[in-house]
Amino acid sequence: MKEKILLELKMHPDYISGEEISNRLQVSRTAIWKSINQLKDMGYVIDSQTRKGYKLLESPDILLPLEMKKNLNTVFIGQSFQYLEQVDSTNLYAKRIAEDGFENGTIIIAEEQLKGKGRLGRLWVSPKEKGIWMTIMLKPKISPADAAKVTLLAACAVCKAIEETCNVHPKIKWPNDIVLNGKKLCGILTEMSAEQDEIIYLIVGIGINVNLELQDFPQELQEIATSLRIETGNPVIRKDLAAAIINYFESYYKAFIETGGIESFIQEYKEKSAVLGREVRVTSSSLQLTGTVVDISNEGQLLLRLEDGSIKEIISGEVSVRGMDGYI
Ligand code: BT5
Repeated sequence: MKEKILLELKMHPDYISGEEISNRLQVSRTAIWKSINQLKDMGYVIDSQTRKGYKLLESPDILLPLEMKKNLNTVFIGQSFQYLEQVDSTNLYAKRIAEDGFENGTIIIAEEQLKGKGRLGRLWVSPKEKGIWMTIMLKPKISPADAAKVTLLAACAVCKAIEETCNVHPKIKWPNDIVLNGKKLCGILTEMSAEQDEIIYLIVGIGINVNLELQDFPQELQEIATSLRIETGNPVIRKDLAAAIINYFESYYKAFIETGGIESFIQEYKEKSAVLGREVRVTSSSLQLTGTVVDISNEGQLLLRLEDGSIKEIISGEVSVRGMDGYI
């Protein structure tokens, strides 16, 4: 109901009377009054005058679909959209609803996550209204072996959108981190449900630190994590950034599905790579290797030249880049 009333207010830049809203939406004046109060609690500034009715004066930076719609130019990503004020994790939520079927391209977005997920059961810090915590739900007709390419594609889309919206140039630390000035700004967690050669669904969780300040991070992350606000010195309008990410994501994803390959974005990905040409240490559950990254293949793998000169293809793992003080 409150979204319908908000739409009415947005469609009437001047005052609209309670009676008119009531007639248009076929709801009682009391219901309208309750919804107006809920909108005010969410941060909308609405003037109410006995004779004239209601007028929307200011909208907060919240990620309601209605707030983003005017900036979205997608055909299927985000056409179905679920906005949550609070959730355990948008990825967990997506997996729960996926069981009952969903529209390809559905987006789950939350203002706050209580148990945001990183890889391998790690936690992702996601304070209220400070970041973009969202999951894109997909049904790609690709082999499960190609699923990791969607993480690369998402990283590219996030970087492009940040460049466009904030005028800074983040780098991608293969495979799933986005860093700015050497600190982690964004993490991506792609998960899937698959059977042999078929993906049943794929979910891409994207977490971006937008307006967090240093004290919003726990002590142990303050040295290694950052936000757009910290780096640019200015608050960033989250709804504009989120819409730009969704737009870029759809355009890369469409090309990927149509061609089956990553040619449409791999060049861009390499240009934004924080690891290409660098000495790195790669750690996975089964091995630890050091070497120089000589390329990222068309399959999205890291090509690592080891000390003995041989080239090793890395499919997954954690990468630390060698800096002045060892590996970071
Ligand atoms: C990731 O894992 O980087 C994937 C993060 C994905 C988060 C999104 S938010 C929307 C969607 N819903 C979810 O529940 N998750 C996704 P990983 O590479 O494992 O990095 C996790 C590590 O990053 C943690 O162990 C911390 O050291 C650090 N970390 C936690 N929160 C952080 C934050 N907000 N910013 C930067 N680093 C953080």
